[in-house]
Amino acid sequence: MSIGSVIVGELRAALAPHGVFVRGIVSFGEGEGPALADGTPARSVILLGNIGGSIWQPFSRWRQSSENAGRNDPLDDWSKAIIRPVAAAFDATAYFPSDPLWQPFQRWAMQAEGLKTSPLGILIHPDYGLWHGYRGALGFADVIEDDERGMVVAHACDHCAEKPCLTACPVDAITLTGFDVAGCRSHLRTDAGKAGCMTGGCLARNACPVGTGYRYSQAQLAFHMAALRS
Ligand code: B12
Repeated sequence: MSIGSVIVGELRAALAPHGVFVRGIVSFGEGEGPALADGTPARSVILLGNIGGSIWQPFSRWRQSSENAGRNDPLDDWSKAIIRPVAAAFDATAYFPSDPLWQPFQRWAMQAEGLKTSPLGILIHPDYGLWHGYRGALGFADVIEDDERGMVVAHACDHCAEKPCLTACPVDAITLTGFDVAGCRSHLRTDAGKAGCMTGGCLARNACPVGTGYRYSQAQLAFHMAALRS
């Protein structure tokens, strides 16, 4: 068994109670990886994330405690609270998707898993569809071998003739040329937006026929929409 398999196995065990999965490993050439805490470039990054609603119960329990109620960015804070100790235990550097400077999580996921972008800008997975995300990543000074590397080859959107994601948005904020963030946010403040997308989730994301079994719960969808609108 390689050192990489051992690290991945231990990481899986440490993060499983939180609903966080090892999503893939990216290896970099000399000097090409993101900076580690000591300033030297990483040779490998292990991506950590949710699959479907896997994090929702652990996160919700954490959020219910009085010391965590009322936080401005509770999901980011929770991600840091669970991933930082793991990073320290593995002598790794933790990166988080919302921290400036934004690390290229989607580019890493494309390299690690072979995922491609959907018309929404979110990477689509053949099983999980649009219902997955990244909660953090761990940078290592050494190359970590990925013995179980499972690269996605097919791109689900190539086989989707109707592309309902491109017609479901009530204000046409989703087009092949980009995401009209201002148009989306304006709609989310209207009565129709409050009753529709804000309650049941982005209609374009919901319209995707791939991975519907992994769709987030209504509570999680509403949480993410509130974050998108603010
Ligand atoms: C800025 C940002 C946004 C901005 C986008 C502004 C814009 N018009 O580009 C806003 C706030 C609007 C946004 C919205 C959402 N986002 Co966002 N966002 C990011 C963030 C922090 C940085 C993206 C970036 O620019 N990176 C910089 C470059 C250097 O990284 P890169 O990987 O090389 O570049 C890729 C992206 O720029 C991507 N891209 C290009 N255009 C767009 C447009 C959108 C809307 C998105 C999401 C991506 C995207 O393509 C590039 C090549 O791969 C990332 C986290 C991260 N650090 O990557 C999350 C991230 C991309 N977002 C994510 C998600 C899930 C969303 C939302 C669904 C969240 C929500 N609350 O509903 C919505 C999507 C809305 C929709 N269309 O359905 C996920 C995507 C996961 C996945 N499966 O791919 C990420 C990775 C965060 C995470 N924790 O997992 N987002």
